[in-house]
Amino acid sequence: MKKKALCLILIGLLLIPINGKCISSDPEIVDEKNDVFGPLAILPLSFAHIDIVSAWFYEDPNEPDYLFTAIKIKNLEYSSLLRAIYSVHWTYNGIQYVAVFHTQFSGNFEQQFAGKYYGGLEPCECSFDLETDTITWKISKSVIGNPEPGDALTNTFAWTALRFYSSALGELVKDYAPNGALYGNDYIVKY
Ligand SMILES: [Ca+2]
Ligand SMILES: [Ca+2]
Repeated sequence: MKKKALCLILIGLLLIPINGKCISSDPEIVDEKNDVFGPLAILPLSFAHIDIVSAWFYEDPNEPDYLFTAIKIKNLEYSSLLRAIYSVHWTYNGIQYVAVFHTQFSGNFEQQFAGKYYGGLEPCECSFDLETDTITWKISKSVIGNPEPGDALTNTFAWTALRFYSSALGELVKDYAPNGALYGNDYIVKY
């Protein structure tokens, strides 16, 4: 109930309650569907479980020490043999940060991290919601440079991929959002 009440309060910030989760109607990052690419993309498979639809940021006034970021996938499912990687990236104070989720073996392997892209990742809370096709990270602002109210998170983008357990062979199929190697909108920190 608490989460639902919070989302209702945040409607003014264009967040809509769906099953108690905050789904943004104005995401910073939007993408096309059916646009995954890479060596395996030639197969007659949709790879809908890594196909990015959108990604966004939000905060909770009751927990101002945390930043939330979420990524919506066309049809989120656990990956079986191949490792699935989901990530949202941004830059603050000239430093690139990331929230990342790895999963494999139908959910029997999971890792969730957030922090500096180049060294400085720390475990964080994360939800993998098959009902809303959304992954949400709850990130302590202390691991992402302690952004202050009014500060901008820039160069936002999302990236997903499937690969073998090792990264040696690179990504077999992936998605990037928004398309064209561009960035999404900035997010202005509120609390
Ligand atoms: Ca996509
Ligand atoms: Ca894309």
